[in-house]
Amino acid sequence: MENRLEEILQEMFQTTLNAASNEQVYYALLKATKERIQAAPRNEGQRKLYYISAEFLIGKLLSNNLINLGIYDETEEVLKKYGKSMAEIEEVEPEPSLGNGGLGRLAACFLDSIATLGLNGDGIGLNYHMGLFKQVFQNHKQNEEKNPWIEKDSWLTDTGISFEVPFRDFSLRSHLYDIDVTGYEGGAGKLHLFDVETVDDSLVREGITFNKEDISRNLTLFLYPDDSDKAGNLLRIYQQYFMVSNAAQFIIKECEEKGYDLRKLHEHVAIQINDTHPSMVIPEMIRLLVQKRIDFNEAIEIVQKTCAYTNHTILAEALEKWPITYLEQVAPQIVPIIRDLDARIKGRFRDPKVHIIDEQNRVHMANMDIHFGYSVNGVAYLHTEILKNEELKPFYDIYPDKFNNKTNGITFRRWLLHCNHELTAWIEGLVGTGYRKDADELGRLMEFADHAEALDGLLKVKQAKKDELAAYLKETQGITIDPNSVFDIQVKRLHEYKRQQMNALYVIYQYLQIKDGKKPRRPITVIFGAKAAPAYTIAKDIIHLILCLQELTVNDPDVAPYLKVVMVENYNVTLAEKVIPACDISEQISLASKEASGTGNMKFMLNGAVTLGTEDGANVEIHQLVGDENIYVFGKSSEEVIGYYRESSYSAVDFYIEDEEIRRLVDFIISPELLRIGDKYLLLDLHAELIRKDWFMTLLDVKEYIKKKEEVLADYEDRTAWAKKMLVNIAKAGFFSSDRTIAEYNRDIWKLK
Ligand code: 26V
Repeated sequence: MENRLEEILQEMFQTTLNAASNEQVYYALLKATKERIQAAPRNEGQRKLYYISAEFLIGKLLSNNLINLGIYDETEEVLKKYGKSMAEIEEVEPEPSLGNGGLGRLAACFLDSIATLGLNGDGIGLNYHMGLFKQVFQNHKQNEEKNPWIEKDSWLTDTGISFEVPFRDFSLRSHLYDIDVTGYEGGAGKLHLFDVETVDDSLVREGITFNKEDISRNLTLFLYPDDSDKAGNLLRIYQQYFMVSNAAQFIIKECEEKGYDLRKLHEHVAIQINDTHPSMVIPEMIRLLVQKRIDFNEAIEIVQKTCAYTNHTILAEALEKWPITYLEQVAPQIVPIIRDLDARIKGRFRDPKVHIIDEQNRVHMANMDIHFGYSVNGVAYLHTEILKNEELKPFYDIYPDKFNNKTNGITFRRWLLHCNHELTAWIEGLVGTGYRKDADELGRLMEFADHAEALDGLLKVKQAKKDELAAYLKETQGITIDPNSVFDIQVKRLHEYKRQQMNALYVIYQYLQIKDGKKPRRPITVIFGAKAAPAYTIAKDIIHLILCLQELTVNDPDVAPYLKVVMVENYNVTLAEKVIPACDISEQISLASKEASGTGNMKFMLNGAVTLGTEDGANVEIHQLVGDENIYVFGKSSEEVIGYYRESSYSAVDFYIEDEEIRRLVDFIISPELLRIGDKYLLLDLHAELIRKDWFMTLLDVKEYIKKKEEVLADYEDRTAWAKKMLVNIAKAGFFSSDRTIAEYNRDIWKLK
């Protein structure tokens, strides 16, 4: 590595390792690493997976690639020799924000595991120039700014591959960029990101606003452009069709180059449809096969045997339904195909719930996937059960064999080896490195569950990561936190069902306790991190409340020494890598039945945090694995919650009126203390929402939540007992390796060769 770096630095900047700046070293490392990846072995088997996804939240790539290539330590040594720090060089790399949350990060973890297992599979998506958005706080509110990340030298490689994508009124020529994906001591794969040359970054004006109608100049500017109006909806459809038409053309091109018979596409190709954003690949692939002179009926059969669908949410409002008139405006060529597919279904089934086009002429994308794909999977045990027995029951009744569960996982390379070197060393000191390839070997840590020295070492690791986070937040966001306090952390997308507002009510509770003279045993730091969708008003109101609480507590001398509230700005993968290792209490408090899986819960567990959560998503499986002693569970069960919805029997206002304690907490949102700091209308809005609607039943669980959190904080004081809980969580985390998840996808769905 050393020699190659010197050579590149000479070529690029006429400098040496000794004299180079961090920036120059970064670009030299980027080039050297890309060269190494080119040399990694690739699986060129007879059957290939194409994982199509609107999001790939890949995070920074340098350190991860070095780890996967097995040259991290060597590189770090070289840098050290020349007085350079890896941490500082990592800071130079921009983080691509090609994702929104769990679905996008899952796709990135999957690419790592596919390459690690040496499977023949690539990702396909779009090359958004500005990503999602950059979150900035101003006047205790979220503002959105563009987040450009593409530089002259980056992980993107121009492939020269290009396709024509036809829309109704014009066509656009695509341009394909690839990012190489490395697997741990294994193979390599690719992430294919399609773009259009005509996209114009200067179209973005104030914040993230731009002309939504100028498709050739805006198509790949942003992920999830605001869809609160018709132009925004059409733009999303343009993006989706552009993504899948390119994907389908690319897949056909690869098959033709290998000399495969397109009539046997399903023998050579598996397409995984990640949520419904890529669903139009079904009619598009049928269209292209027909163009290749394959009979229409046969094309449908081929595509049906090629496509598999993953559902990532049961929230009805997140299941896409596009008006057929919109599809006609964007890509009329696929509309007759969708109508034909719908007619076939209507001919077979009378239940309107399983029809593709509904009475209002909207196309239910998931319904098309289920009928015209060969597999449907949920992402955690409970989620799949709810799909089968509730949300998608009419489909399960028709196709019981299509349904299967694939509990999510995370890559341990990023979420342990890369982000927590101290914990990695502690684990390897006890059980060696075998777990890197076989995560279940973490289970051997159980032998040390009562080993005083090991437990003491674990507490020291946690303390070191808390110190590190405190220093990082001070330096990057000017926030001071006390590393000796308990770190109670909730980081995830902002959504009412995830119930950040319930955690905020806990903060209010604790604030009032302290004001009453009841101080906690140890100071508490409640950390939040979350972006709200720009048009999601209540989510933004919740951020506003949290930021107001942050200010209230920091300025109150009675409270500040005991309670600190911190909302980190622009929570992203890079911040997650710092925040998660430092966590004591992992908040996973969604309303039972609503969180499909969660993957943050797994990252926290792996890093020795203890979960405070509801029986929801993969929390259920975490609970089963660690046992009652090592997790704190509260709240109504998913059956009870589903019952409330079915009977429309939940009434927030009753809780508010009948329970004085609840009323005190909720009313504090519009107290003089908070109104002095915040925006009256936003706070009033949130207050009214909680009392009048509270669709995600915060008030139903809040009291039990507060009680449970008090129990957690009391238990935290027995440091040895707590360290044992941490150890058990780490030991049982092996199941949540994405290597296991991907092995299951391959065994049951893809069957790659
Ligand atoms: C939601 C939104 C809301 C903001 C605007 C744009 C937008 C686009 C798509 C969606 C659907 C989100 C689906 C999703 O991210 N599901 C998450 O998937 C994770 C991986 O399976 C899972 O762990 C989470 O529980 C689930 O919420």
